[in-house]
Amino acid sequence: MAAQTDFTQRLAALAARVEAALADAIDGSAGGRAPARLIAAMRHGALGGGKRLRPFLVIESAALFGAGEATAMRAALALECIHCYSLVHDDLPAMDDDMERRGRPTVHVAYDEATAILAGDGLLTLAFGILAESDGLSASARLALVSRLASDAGTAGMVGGQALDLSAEGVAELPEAEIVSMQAMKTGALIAFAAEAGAILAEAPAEDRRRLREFGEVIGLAFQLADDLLDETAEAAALGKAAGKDRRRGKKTLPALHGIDWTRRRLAELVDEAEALLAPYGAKADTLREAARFVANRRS
Ligand code: GRG
Repeated sequence: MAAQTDFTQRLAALAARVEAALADAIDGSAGGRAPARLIAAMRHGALGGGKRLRPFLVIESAALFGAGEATAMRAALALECIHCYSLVHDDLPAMDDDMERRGRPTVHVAYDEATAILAGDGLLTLAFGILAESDGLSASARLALVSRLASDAGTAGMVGGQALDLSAEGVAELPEAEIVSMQAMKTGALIAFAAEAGAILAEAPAEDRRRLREFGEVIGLAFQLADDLLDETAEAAALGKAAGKDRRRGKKTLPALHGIDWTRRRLAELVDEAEALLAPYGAKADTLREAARFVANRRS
């Protein structure tokens, strides 16, 4: 319990630093050439909330291989820009049509639909600029990060997963393997990138990079499962979180297929798997172990 409290405090402290650095990156992104309204919409989509879990994973995985926060921060920001863009676009009327995110009006509600599309595009593009201009990283590390992020955020990852999800609209029940694979792409790929990115930027050996990637994939599955569990339980309804909100879902989540008890057991197994992958790093990986538990037990 004490460890999780310590973890949430560290996560909150990092979130504040990410928030400040993201604000600087967005404000400096256009060199004064873009309309203030577009920059304001990008700020609305990226700032003022968010757990900043993905940046935390980048920074902690980099720390495992001896790279400090200053070295890892730009990769962390790039990833968060992609994550925030995906939320802005996911909330659009053509997708989930959500009015609220992080307790505030969504970007298309606060501004307008066209501005929200452009704000998402601005954040997406900014991410790759931030990576390309990551002082302190070797050219080969930058290139590896750009390449990996393009694949995890694009058609082989998040965008492809979102498209699979949309194409399953109207389908009452998906085979379990398809659910898992769609979710691994849609939400898992960015989380896998987060864990792997630290190893890439610290120029860790290929075996470590592979291991961190696998750790990220496992906690990516746990992240989505925990999200679906939140939607499934009454607690989620009390938080106004979904319970019927996602009209596309039907029997397209594992908790809907297998029930709540099965889901809790599966989450515990995934935490065990994630921890086993970190075994070679001993106590140095304790924060990443805490992160795995946090992801599986999260309430928001
Ligand atoms: C529109 C290209 C495109 C992709 C959208 C990730 C995604 C694909 C949609 C998000 C839908 C969603 C809410 C999925 C549940 C899992 C998830 C990504 C939750 C939000 O992530 P958190 O909890 O958010 O890390 P915060 O607010 O903490 O940043």
